Amino acid sequence: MNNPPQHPRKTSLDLRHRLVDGLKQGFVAETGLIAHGRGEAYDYLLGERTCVHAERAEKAASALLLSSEKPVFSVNGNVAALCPKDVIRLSKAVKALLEVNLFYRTPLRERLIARVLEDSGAELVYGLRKRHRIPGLGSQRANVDDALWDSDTVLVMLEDGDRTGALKAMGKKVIAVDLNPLSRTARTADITIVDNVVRAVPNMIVHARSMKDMSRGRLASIAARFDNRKNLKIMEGLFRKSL
Ligand code: PTJ
Repeated sequence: MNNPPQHPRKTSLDLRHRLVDGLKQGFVAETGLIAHGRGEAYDYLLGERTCVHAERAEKAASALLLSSEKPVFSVNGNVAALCPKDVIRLSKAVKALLEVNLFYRTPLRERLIARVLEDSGAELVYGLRKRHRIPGLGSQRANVDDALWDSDTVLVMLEDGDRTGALKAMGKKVIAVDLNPLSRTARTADITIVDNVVRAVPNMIVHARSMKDMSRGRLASIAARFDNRKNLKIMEGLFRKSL
């Protein structure tokens, strides 16, 4: 669906329609639209812009991904609808693997999302064979393929609930993209990017490209200097101020 170019909320409307198209094609979960609405409300309060604190988290996250041995991106229906090409570009910039991992898991949705990623330039997509189970996690998200299982750092975008804690209990580093600074995911991750995924991922590509020649040690120290708790407090303050 084409929204009029002069409409003041065109970008926002276009994003909604990407999700509706994904729903019609069968790969976005129905509740994915509700999750997006919640994200929109937070984004509105942020002025639909990347603030300097989110930018700082994006830089630290890119440094962590570049310094990791086996980074992986966990991709769900909303992310596949919103920014598949940028996700692939970022995965190439930081040499990360891609795995489809769904809360509302069906084999058909998994295949459709893998196809969206392949059509967007992915060479290899994991997640169609679930060979392992994350301990201590009840949801379908516990079933994972080799990429997530073997990874040392996981990028989760628009995640629900408690998987971040379970991944950390396995010794992995977790980077979250979540517009809600109060969510369990945001509070448990090592680095939380409170920004819309459609801006966060392109920003991370720019950071990753600019840091690609740095040593692993330097990248690791940029990531380690990032204080997630402090950053989340600041983000929370921004929301309060905006209200
Ligand atoms: O595709 P599936 O089956 O894995 O299902 C995906 C959804 C998103 C439905 C599932 O993970 C879910 O229910 O998520 P939640 O619990 O609603 O959490 C989504 C979080 O992402 C919320 O905190 C939202 O504020 C946030 N969010 C929504 N849209 C965006 C966002 N964060 C960043 N960018 C967005 N565009």
